[in-house]
Amino acid sequence: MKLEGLELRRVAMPLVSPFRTSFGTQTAKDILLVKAVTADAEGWGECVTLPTPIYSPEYTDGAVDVIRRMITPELAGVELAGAHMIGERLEKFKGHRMAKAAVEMAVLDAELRAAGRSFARELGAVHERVPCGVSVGIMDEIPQLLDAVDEYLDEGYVRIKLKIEPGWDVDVVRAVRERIGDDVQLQVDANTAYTLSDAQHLARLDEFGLLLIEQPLEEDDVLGHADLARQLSTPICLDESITSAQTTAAAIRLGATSIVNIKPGRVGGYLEARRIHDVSKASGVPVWCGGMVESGLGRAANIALAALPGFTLPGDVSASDRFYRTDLTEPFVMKDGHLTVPQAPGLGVAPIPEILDELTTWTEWVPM
Ligand code: SMG
Ligand code: MG
Repeated sequence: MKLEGLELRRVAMPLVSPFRTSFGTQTAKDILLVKAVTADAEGWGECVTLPTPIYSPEYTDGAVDVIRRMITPELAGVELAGAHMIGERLEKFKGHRMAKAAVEMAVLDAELRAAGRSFARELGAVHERVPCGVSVGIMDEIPQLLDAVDEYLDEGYVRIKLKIEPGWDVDVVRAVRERIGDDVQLQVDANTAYTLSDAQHLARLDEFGLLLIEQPLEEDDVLGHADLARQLSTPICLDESITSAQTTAAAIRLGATSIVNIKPGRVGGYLEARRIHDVSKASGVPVWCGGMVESGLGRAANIALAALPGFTLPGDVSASDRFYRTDLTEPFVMKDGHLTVPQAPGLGVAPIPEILDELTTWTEWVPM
């Protein structure tokens, strides 16, 4: 397989409602797409960077730069046996996992489309549908949040995740738990908003029967999470700290995480995501698929990944209309709280040309 070039493209997608986390509020998504062009097929990748480095050190202009000036030249003229060769080839460049992931995803999609094989088949999916969780942002008032949670449950979501931060935590979780009852799966995500000195405060969440608390402390503070884990009965689940199979193995061994959020972009791609699944599964650690407010392209691949056997908890895998009135692809529609795993070659979905054109704000062809 020989790449002819990569088409970079940015699309502007308005969100149906603002999405607020402890690090900021998003009202629209500026998504960087990568189209890999080979003689036999084209494939799509979605980069999960944000415009600024507030979730991770990467950001979208940086991803464009590293793809254009480092990644593309490194892959130019190379006879690739498949997308699985890309990770090693790009190892000399430190970090930039989201950028690398987008390129690998695009090439993998092209490869699989040409071979007539789906992401699900390639990654080792064992389920035909996956349960849907929903991530609910921070709001101004608790009643507004309760209405939103009610609506998501009415739609069929099987698990609720609440974004928390200091000042929006114990009372909020208590109110939601009272409203939804003990049987609905509930978890929280702090996006690094606390420090170890908040341990006693966070222990007040223990009485609400949460599935997990996601990334309470900063990204590098793996030991802090291990210390915190000894002070809470709520299981700790790392998100931002998990960057590779290696960091996953270390975090598990240290007792810093007893559940793992796998986000393919954050870890350098779907192939490393599968390795994290394998490492976790071998250690008896459940995993679930995180989300980065992807369009239908990233969503399709996430659904395939979430169908692997170790994904035993519902992910942030929601229907297209959770975030977008108009998706780039045929929308993913939830049925009985589940989404169907795409089985057609590659991602099994592609951008709808008219919608793609309408939402595109910029393109650049980067030849190999
Ligand atoms: O795609 O459903 C989704 C979003 C899930 O809450 C979500 N993601 O830290 O887990 C996380 C956040 C990061 C969102 S940044 C855009
Ligand atoms: Mg998170």
